[in-house]
Amino acid sequence: MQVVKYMFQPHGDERGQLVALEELKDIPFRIKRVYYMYDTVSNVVRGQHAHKTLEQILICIHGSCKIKLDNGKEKKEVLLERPYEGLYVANNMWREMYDFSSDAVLMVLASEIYDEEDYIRDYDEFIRFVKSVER
Ligand code: T46
Repeated sequence: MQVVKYMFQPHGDERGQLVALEELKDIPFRIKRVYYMYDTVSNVVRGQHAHKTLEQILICIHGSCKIKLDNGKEKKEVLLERPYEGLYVANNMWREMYDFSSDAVLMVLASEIYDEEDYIRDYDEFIRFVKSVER
């Protein structure tokens, strides 16, 4: 399984850094939604689900956290700790977010609006779903 990380271009000058993200240019899909999580309690694991169609880019714009990606066959762990790097999370991918630093702000750019019907929250169902779309 290939982990796809985007390195965004910071526009730095003597005042500091600025990162600009445009859909279909820096981000490989049209951005329909942005959300972010902060004040994450230590030792919690977020996520623990997959999406049938949703694609996302995860950016830890402050602090750090780890992401586990699982495509049903392979698992990979990714550390996000730079505000100019984005992790692409495809559909049909189980994801878990954990080891949040106390100052972590995890921002997510999403290809679709919020739809609870798109979630697969049961791991066995996820494995069945992945096998069914592979056929
Ligand atoms: C994902 C990972 C990376 C909304 O009302 N609108 C939204 O757009 C979202 C994302 C959430 N919510 C509500 C639904 C729940 O009552 O916010 C609450 C927390 O959501 P959830 O438990 O799904 O959060 P995470 O951190 O487990 O997962 C989220 C996204 O839901 C998910 O799509 O891929 O971040």
